Amino acid sequence: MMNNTARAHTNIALIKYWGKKDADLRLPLMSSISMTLDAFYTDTNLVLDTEDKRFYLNGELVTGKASERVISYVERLQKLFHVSGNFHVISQNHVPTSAGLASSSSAFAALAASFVKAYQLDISKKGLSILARLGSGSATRSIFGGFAIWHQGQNSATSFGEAIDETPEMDLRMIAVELNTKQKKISSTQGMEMAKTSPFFIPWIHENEAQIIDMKAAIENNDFTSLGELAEQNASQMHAVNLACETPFTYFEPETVALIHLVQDLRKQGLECYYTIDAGPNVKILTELRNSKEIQKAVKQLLPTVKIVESGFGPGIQYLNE
Ligand code: 2P0
Repeated sequence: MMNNTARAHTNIALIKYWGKKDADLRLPLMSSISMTLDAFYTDTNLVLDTEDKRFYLNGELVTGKASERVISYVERLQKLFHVSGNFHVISQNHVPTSAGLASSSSAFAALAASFVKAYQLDISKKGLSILARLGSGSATRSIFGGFAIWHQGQNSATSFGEAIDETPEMDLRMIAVELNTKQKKISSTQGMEMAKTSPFFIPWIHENEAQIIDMKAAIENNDFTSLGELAEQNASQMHAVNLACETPFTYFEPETVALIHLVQDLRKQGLECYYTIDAGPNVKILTELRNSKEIQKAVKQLLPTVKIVESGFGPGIQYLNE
């Protein structure tokens, strides 16, 4: 069996992607900036010339919608490159699935990379990020390590990811607080469509350009305070958009709000930290290495049963066994 295994790490958006201008091409209405994480990743091997088309995740055959999305994605790439044939997608996910950490970011980045290897295509990282984008928007950024930006672009060729700094100096840590691992009720794809009905949606898009400029500056200046403040504002704005839709919705659970208060309290006590929250109830706390342990202790005291994973910067796409 050919080993085309690629490893991609997940990323957490500091300036978020929440809204599409083209759903089929996954062209976003805004640019986004993320931190690639070392603690969460997906390994995927695309095996060609099999008897049928299958998707295995963590050793088990996947059926239904999740499998259809993965298989039709590979078929789409095959069409793009004028190749065909059966295949198995064999993935190991080291990410809590659908728990608010975008496992789709590492999943489709790894799959795109494995596809390119399996068919021995000569594709740049920029090209790879465009292919990953067709599977899942956030996957565009997971091709790169450290801090990455996804330029929204105007068409498929101009909507790609790029590294801002793959080896940052900042000792930024992300503390992921996993409240529950239940499948979320509203997918990101659905949530983004619903968000368009919010009166705050257009202001949300208008804010993006300045936030991107400011976040890039915070990264370049190694300025954790500005980075944290901006990330927290941006996430709060995204969730405010959702609450104000025609059919209002929120990803927050009671514990989500409790953690927002905790972060604010810790800050008042001089422990500098900020929150960010994606399309799920889990809270990610941004802090620096020197305060990380104390913050985790405070989280455990408030919510003794939660799972906490701390993460630093992860690398960009890698091929295993090379
Ligand atoms: C992000 N999220 O920038 C934003 C913030 C969640 C909240 O990208 O529809 O799975 O497949 O392109 O990439 C998660 O959504 O969405 C996401 P699709 P994706 O990370």
